[in-house]
Amino acid sequence: MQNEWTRTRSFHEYLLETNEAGWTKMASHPFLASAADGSIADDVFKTWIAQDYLFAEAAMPFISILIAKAPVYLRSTLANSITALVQELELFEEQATVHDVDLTREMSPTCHAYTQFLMTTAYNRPFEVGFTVLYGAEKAYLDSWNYVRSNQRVESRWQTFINNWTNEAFHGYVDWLATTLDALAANKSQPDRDEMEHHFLLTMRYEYCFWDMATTKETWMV
Ligand code: MP5
Repeated sequence: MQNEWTRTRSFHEYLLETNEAGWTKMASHPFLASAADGSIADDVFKTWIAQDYLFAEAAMPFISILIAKAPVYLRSTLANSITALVQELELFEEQATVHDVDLTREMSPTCHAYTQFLMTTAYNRPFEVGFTVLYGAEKAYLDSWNYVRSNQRVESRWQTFINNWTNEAFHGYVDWLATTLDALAANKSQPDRDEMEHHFLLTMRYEYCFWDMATTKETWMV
């Protein structure tokens, strides 16, 4: 890697600054811009709901594998994120009923690839690398939905989702992930940090693809 993290700034700041252009593009994707100004098509938003429901379901085994590899002092907070996911799935189910969304769809190619990436990283790579992916995915949702919230002028019909990732508790969780990531990275070798950095980049790219997948209503072609 050309850029190396130095102890003058925290590791999570280094990741965000190194990838600033891509990160801004991801967290202001046209999906988000149109969700903010209210012009987003219903079927586009509903595609996202159905696919993100499947993503959230897959996040449970991902975090469970992380817990199995985690140092003891991180287990309880990670276990709480499983409880949060159970509540989030209920929120999706309620909203699907309100907005008449079919949640029985198959994973899109992007959702499938992204969740496979979560699983293979958690199973096959060191804990810190999987944790970097978790931080990247949660930070992506915090920044993306905050972008929507700060640009919306009127209440959205999708407000429940906007509020879900912009509330104080979620901010606090992502702050905890960032601080924990910094502490983990500080104890690793440079090659290990390079792997963490590469997985952060991949996570950012998948997050961009996820917004794009909903916007284009991506399907399997055969
Ligand atoms: C999250 C999500 C945030 N729901 N979907 C994608 C594609 N990326 C990140 O995770 P969580 O567990 O819903 O906060």
